[in-house]
Amino acid sequence: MLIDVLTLFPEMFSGVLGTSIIGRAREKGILDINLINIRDFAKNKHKQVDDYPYGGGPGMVMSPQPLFDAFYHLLEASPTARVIYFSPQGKTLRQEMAEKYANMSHLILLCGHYEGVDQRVIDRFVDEELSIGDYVLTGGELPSMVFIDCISRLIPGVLGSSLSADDESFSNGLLEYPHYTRPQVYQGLKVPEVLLSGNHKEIERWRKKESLRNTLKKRPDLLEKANLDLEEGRLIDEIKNNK
Ligand code: 4GS
Repeated sequence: MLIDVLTLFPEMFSGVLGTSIIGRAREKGILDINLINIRDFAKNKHKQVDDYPYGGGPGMVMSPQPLFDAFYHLLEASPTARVIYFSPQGKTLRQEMAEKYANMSHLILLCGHYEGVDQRVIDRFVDEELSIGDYVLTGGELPSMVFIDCISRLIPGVLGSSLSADDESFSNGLLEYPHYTRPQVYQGLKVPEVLLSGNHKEIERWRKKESLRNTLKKRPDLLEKANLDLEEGRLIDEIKNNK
């Protein structure tokens, strides 16, 4: 997958996208992330990329010229790339949407800063607006990084095991079960017995039940949407009758 990121602050990305799982995916060549500084496309002599808003008011707006030229440059090479703009006006990113993006071969992410970008850029080039949640940030850079992180782990070969992506919270519409590692007893605190039993069927049942328990307690709204099967329904009853 190729992801072009259009930003005024490419240096914000190096830590997040150069480290750990994403860094390794880029080294392996599974993921190609191309950071493009919008300022490089500014034609005026001070390389200014923003200006005062027409109609007055606070803040600055990112000017059309550098962005139009950046898009002409990128889309000439790949006219079918999908262009995503991050803003609170977009559809909120959810796990079930991530799979769709993980299957796309070329994405262009536009990061607005300040008040945002001139609307003509959005009207002309943006295929889709996405939000990462109902709050206001200073720029689209963090949303871009959140988006890249979220979809990258779904690309085959990015996570160690092809199964690792499946067990996490939300991937089955439920929250995760609790995890434990060595030692068996730490400061008097024990690991649940069943996990040491070697009984894989029992372990699976326990995990499913704890996953349901977590969801019921912390995000009951998710349970309403989840299509529980017969066994899950029974486990919920057990939890409610505190067994
Ligand atoms: C978000 C968000 C955001 C809005 C960018 C104000 C600078 C800022 N983008 N999800 N202008 N939440 N963007 O707050 O995507």
